[in-house]
Amino acid sequence: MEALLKLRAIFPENFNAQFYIDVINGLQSEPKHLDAKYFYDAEGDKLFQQIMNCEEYYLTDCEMEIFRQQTAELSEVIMQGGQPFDLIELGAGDATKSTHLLRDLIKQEADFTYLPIDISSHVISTLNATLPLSVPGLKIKGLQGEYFEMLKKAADISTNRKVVLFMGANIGNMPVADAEDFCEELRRNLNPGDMVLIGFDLKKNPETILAAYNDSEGITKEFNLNLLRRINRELGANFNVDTFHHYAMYDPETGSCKSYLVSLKEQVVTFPDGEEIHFKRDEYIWMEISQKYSLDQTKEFALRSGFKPVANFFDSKGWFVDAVWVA
Ligand code: AVJ
Repeated sequence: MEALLKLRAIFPENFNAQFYIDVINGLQSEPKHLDAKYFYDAEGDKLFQQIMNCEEYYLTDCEMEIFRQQTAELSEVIMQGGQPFDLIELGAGDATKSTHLLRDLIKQEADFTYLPIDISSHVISTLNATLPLSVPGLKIKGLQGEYFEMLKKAADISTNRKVVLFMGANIGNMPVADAEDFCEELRRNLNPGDMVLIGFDLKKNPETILAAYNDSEGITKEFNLNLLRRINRELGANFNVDTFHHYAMYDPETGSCKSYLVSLKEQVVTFPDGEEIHFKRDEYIWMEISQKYSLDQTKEFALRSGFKPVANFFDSKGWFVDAVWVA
């Protein structure tokens, strides 16, 4: 508490207390851990754009192909007999992929409102302003906030059938048990007949997966190091990023792809409130998980969380699936 007051005095403009608490707790854990959701500050957003454009990172291309080439089939599954519905997107970002679907739904004269949900108010205001121009005829109401809070809000706004999009393999950022809990909570927030579309990155050649998280240009490395830089920028720590090595690994048995930053020497990182974090030589910070699934596992997931799997959309390589489940 005292530390928070001190830090707030040092960083009056943009001090994010939750960020500080999560970082300190994570770095005091054994093993050390940082939450991947903090990758995405303005710098991190830019680096993630570069990752999506980089040769080895196949995920975005795969899902883009699905939304480009199977748009009509997606629309058909989603429309379900022509009743009005709400199309909710969790973590909408710039909505590039979903724009294909939105245009097609309007062409099919579907009666729907698009409700993108994002934690970033910048994302929501941009979508509210630009999407009606790039997708003429679109009814849009962006909701800024946490996923489940905003889902509840969406249920208050209208009783229409809900179709929830959770794309980009974002579910992969949760360990399997957490992802299962997430699906269960999603199910509890929906009514029978509501629908979800979830993007899963599938197990494939381990080299292909590892390369996507260990690209030759080192963008993923910078993406990871940027979180240490962000901690320096926003919390006044003194990480020397040159003394950390980026280590990515993929375990084909469990499907877990994990990223670590390994301290190359014994060192102490300090925060302006006097908090000290000790690193032994070769001690690591676990930065991120990007879980890969088998198709059977995604189906089990659906059933265990109370959904009925109704359709799977694959890219032409069969590397990625957008699974459609009904509550
Ligand atoms: C945005 C969570 C889907 O795990 O593939 C990309 C983030 N991390 N490269 C992923 C990420 C490193 C990405 N997700």
